[in-house]
Amino acid sequence: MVSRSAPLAATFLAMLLTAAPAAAQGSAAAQPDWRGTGVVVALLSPPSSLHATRPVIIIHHDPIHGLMEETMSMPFIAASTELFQNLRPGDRIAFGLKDVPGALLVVAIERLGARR
Ligand SMILES: [Cu+2]
Repeated sequence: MVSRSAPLAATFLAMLLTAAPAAAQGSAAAQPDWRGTGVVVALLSPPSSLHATRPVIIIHHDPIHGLMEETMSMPFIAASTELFQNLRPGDRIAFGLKDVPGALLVVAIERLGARR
C-alpha cells in the first residue's frame, strides 16, 4: 500500500483538476451527480496516507460515462466512514458521486451480488 500511495495520490489530484470543469452543475444535495460501478481496492479511515481527516475509498471503477471513460483504480473521498460498514476489499459495488468544490465525493455505496 505504501509504495502505491504516491502514484495514486498524484492520479487523484490530476483527476480532480480535470474532472471538475466537465462535471454537471447543481442538483439536490442528496442526489449523486454521477453513478459508477467497480470493485473495492482499499478502505482507508482517517488519518491515512491519502488524507489526514477524511475517509478515502480506492475503487477500481468501470467507465463512468460523461466523467471518466476509462477503467482505473483511483481514490475518492467518502462522505462518511459509515459508508464503509459491511464492505471489504474485493467487493463489487455501485456508488454515487457528488461533485463538490475540490473533490468528487462518494455519497452512497451499495454492495452488489454475493461475496466470493
Ligand atoms: Cu477514475
